[in-house]
Amino acid sequence: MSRVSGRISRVLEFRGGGELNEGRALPLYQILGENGIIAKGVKHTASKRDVKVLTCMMKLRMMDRMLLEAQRQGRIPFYAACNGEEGSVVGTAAGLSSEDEVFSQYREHGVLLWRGFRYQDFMDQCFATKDDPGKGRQMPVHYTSPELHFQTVSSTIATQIPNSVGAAYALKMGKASRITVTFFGEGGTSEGDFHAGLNFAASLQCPVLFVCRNNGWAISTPASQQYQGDGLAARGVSYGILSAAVDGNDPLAVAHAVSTARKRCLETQTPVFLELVTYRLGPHSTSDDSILYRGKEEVTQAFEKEPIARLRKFLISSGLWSTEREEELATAEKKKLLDAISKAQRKEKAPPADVVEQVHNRLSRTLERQRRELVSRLDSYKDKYG
Ligand SMILES: Cc1ncc(C[n+]2csc(CCOP(=O)(O)OP(=O)(O)O)c2C)c(N)n1
Repeated sequence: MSRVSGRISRVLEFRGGGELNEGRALPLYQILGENGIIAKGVKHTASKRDVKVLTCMMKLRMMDRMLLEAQRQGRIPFYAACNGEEGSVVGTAAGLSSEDEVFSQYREHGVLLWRGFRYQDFMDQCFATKDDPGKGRQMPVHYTSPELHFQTVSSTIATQIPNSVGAAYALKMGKASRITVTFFGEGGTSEGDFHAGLNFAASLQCPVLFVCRNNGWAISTPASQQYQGDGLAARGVSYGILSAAVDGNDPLAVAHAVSTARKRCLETQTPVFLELVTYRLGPHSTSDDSILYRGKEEVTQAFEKEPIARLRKFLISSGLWSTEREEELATAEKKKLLDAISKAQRKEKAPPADVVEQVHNRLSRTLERQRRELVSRLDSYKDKYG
């Protein structure tokens, strides 16, 4: 398996892929080039699944745009979009089994969309309605879906990493034929939880797939100030974990790398680490203005590599996609999205009395008293709180 000389031999290789070196220690695996043309020496025939990946990415971008607008109009308090990273997120979803347990950071709602979360489910969470399974207690984009094997999002960076390793160990003990998958940004790799998680996974041999979305920025901190060395995939190698770097703007390469990595995780009951090299085209969230900390030129250059245009071009040239189909999709999805938003806006909000519901097995007397106080205060100031 070794491509790197000396003692480093934990580089995961993929069959039939193009490789970009770009001065990296670990080459970047690619199937679809930036120009929408299959890389030299690679065989790939366009399929229905590729069309599903494209349409899912398009829907995700439409939904993100609408929810960003909803935030700007003051209808929801916060939003974080996946803009530019759709290839990494939807590509990963396409390479997994739908029962693999996902521990996400907060920018991976494309996995939910791929697995069948409805627009209404997204809106109920973002608008904190009575139908939000999280009971309206978290900021928008902090989704949860036990049915779709998507663990509750926590804003605290990297805490999902050790959790996913523990869950993978439990799956191994239970001889389950599924893995856990944990997403994080390159910023998350500076947290202690990242190192603890990788070390536990390697030494306890846990079937967990680490997916690092290296999108170049952790809010206003560029990747160049986040780490030095041979890239993040090399960190997986240094922990004794089979690792690879993948062009995260190439959804076909991501899907293939993920399904290969998943197979390895399951067959060998060991972890695998994938670094997906991509770019965050928009701001970190609605709480920052990225124009203030990075140049326009950098964003314009990154836009040339973005995943949707790339796959779209390939599928049009393969005869599996057309501008007519695209217009139909845009019209139909826009209508569904607007319906879901307007329904969510009309729905009752999640009841404040549920603030500590299902958090503890049994409520302490103090919490019970505080809950009563909250309800009575809201009642006394109905005119203010509605
Ligand atoms: C433990 C912790 N520290 C800091 C923050 C504030 N914070 C929120 S997002 C973020 C940047 C994370 O960047 P990255 O992991 O690269 O993911 P990205 O947002 O780029 O997808 C920071 C520092 C936090 N939520 N949790």
